[in-house]
Amino acid sequence: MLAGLATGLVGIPALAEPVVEIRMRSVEGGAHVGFDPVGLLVRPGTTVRWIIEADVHTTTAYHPANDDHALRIPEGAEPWDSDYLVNPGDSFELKLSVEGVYDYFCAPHELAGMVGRIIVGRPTGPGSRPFDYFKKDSTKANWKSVPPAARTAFPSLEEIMRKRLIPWPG
Ligand SMILES: [Cu+2]
Repeated sequence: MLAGLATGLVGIPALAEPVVEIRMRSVEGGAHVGFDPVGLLVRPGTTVRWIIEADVHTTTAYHPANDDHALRIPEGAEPWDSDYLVNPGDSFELKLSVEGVYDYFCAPHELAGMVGRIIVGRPTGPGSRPFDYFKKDSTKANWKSVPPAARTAFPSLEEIMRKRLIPWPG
């Protein structure tokens, strides 16, 4: 109770499953693509498994190591990039240990707004900052902005803390 109040966001306990699955979806012949659920709250140490349902997708961290994308995962966390997953049922797993917000995207569909957000424990770190937080830092001039369709596709931190799991709206 007190810990929840201290963060300013009073959430209900994070999902306790050791492995949580996120489906990579495509409906209406690829007209709509997304990660389902699009928002998740998990405990530190949870393994996340992304699974292809249809189409070709990646799960790729917002991190400068990934084609100069802006840093939107915790400072101490390792960036990831699944590369292309092409066959239904193909999957990519990652254990998330460092607390904070993890924003990620699908490389071929980022411009279409295929992004996801995972909060591990608490809603802190670079992923909790405004999308343009780095703009005044000249050492980060090469970082790419999060495209408009992606910005509007992220569930808010408050909604994820409140609901724990946000289904993809489709
Ligand atoms: Cu995709």
